[in-house]
Amino acid sequence: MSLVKVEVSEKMGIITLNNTQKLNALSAQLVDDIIEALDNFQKQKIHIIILRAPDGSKVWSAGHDVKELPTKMRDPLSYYDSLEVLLRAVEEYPGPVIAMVHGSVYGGACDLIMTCDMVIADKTAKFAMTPAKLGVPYNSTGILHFMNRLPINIAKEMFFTAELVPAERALNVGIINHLVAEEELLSFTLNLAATISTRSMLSIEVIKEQFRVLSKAYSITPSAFERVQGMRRKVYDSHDYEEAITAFLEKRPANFKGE
Ligand code: YXS
Repeated sequence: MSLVKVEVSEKMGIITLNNTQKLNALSAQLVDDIIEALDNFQKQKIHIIILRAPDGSKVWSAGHDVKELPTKMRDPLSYYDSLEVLLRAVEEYPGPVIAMVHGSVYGGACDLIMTCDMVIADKTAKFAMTPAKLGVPYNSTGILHFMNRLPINIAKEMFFTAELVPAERALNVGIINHLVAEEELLSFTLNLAATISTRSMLSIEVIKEQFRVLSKAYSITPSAFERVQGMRRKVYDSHDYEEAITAFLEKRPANFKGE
């Protein structure tokens, strides 16, 4: 049973995250279903994708499934982690992937919408970047998604506070492209997609790929890479990371010691 609903409307593929009882937490299963939907749409030569949650969702997605995070001694966001595989699938999709957001978005799901090509939201949308709450060192490709879209001070505030950014401020700082009335969210998003669909998808595909390649065009020395990996390992091997995961599961605030 798929955890997503898929439909085609006017040559656009709509993927609805449909595991609401789990607040659309990005479990490996949900991620597999999203990727399968993307693969099927690509085979059908559907060029424009809308990624959404069901009408009226209080939570668009609660982020990475915490219950699937390694408890310690393993990188929680390694290259083949399901969240990372999903983010690359969205970036590499040969056409625009538009996030349509009603409700709150957390952690890895916030990275997901920052990886989508555009974000259309209504006033219920809120965005929180939560690694510092979960004791997670995050990873460089994820941080780059935020650096490419937001002023670095805004990106740092999101990562350091892990607080929800409400829709109005999300529009002002550039997390979302358009803030629209709840009742117009779907029609506005479909109209935007319809406008795009009248353009050359061949041109758009190669322009999107150039944005992807250029936005990642950073060189980093092997020693800098290894130093960062060593620092990240200290975090996911730490008491704080283990404490944060345990505290989440025990529904209590984490007691960080900085070690
Ligand atoms: O008690 P049960 O078993 O029913 O489960 C509860 C929650 O444990 C569960 N749940 C989750 N399970 C796995 N992964 C999650 N991310 C997650 N979030 C929630 O869903 C059941 C209902 O949750 P509850 O009772 O808290 O619902 P609520 O309506 O009171 O509150 C909704 C939220 C979303 C405000 C609250 O659940 C929440 O704050 N969730 C955590 C959001 C979050 O911090 N996500 C980041 C996950 S870690 C991640 O994405 C990256 C690794 S990172 O952190 O690095 O960005």
